[in-house]
Amino acid sequence: MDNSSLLMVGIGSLGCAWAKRAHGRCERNIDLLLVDSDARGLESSTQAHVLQLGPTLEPSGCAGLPQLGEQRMRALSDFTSRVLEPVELVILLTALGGGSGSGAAPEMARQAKRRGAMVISVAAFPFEAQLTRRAVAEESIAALESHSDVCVRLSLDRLAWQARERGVDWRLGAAWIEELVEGIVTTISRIGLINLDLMDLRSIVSKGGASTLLVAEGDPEKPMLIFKQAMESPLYDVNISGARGCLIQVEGGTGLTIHQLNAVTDAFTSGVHQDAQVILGARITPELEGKMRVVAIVSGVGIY
Ligand SMILES: Nc1nc2c(ncn2[C@@H]2O[C@H](COP(=O)(O)OP(=O)(O)OP(=O)(O)O)[C@@H](O)[C@H]2O)c(=O)[nH]1
Ligand SMILES: [Mg+2]
Repeated sequence: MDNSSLLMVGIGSLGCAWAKRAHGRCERNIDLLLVDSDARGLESSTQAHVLQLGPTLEPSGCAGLPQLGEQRMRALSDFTSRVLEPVELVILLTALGGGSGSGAAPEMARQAKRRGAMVISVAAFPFEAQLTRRAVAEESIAALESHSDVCVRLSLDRLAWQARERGVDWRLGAAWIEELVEGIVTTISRIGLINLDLMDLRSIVSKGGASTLLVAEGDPEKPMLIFKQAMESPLYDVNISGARGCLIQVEGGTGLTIHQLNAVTDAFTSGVHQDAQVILGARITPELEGKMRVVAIVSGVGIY
């Protein structure tokens, strides 16, 4: 698959920070676009398209005003049209509650969909204590979801908790966001033992209802533990028992066996509806010796 047909977009201060880190893990497979109204968001050590939201760059960004972010994004549609020209899939990263991400992300997703791209959004919700920001986020997520094929909701509280466990900075995504994105990008951009491509992804996400991503890595001999870890990620609480579609990509070292593959896919599919359509892919990655990584896209989930 051509590099330029996949585009990762970071929007707003945290969204840009996460996109830059995630891009560092898979830059050969995906292009990067940074969108922000603050100079720090747009500085990048790797090659990136950059898009300045608004006439000047200010540390205060869009000052917590989503209407401003949206309006500024709308005004840039000529530029985004050019960048989006070859793009088939957009992976959009943002944290909601401020002005840039909450305003510009739904508008960016809308523009991408209008140009025929698929959109996977990963959007973080403000901390539970940030009530005003959460109200802004609620409004934004509804718009973002309506313009996304898959919209993964993250919880900043859970992300921060995971970051503490790992001794890393939550502002940089707790190392978890880059794993999530690397998983989905490698899943989509490389051909595995069983061929998976965008058409499979489309058939899964077109099943309707909310969709989400599950990602986990672990010991191939402990498939239930891998599943449990996937369900305990910094995602919002999701209920997959009614899910009608599930695309599972398993990666393992050269010792990966059919038995291990079956065991881990059984663990994941036992959680979804019995009539769900399941598409399975598997790939050998020498760096994963003794480990197994699972990325699942599940459609028709309940969010509570
Ligand atoms: N507690 C805390 N939360 C933060 C901090 N930075 C970001 N957040 C959270 O992350 C969300 C998004 O923040 P940003 O990415 O900085 O927002 P933005 O999209 O750049 O928006 P503007 O800067 O207003 O244009 C906020 O709503 C907060 O919930 C921080 O330093 N402390
Ligand atoms: Mg900002």
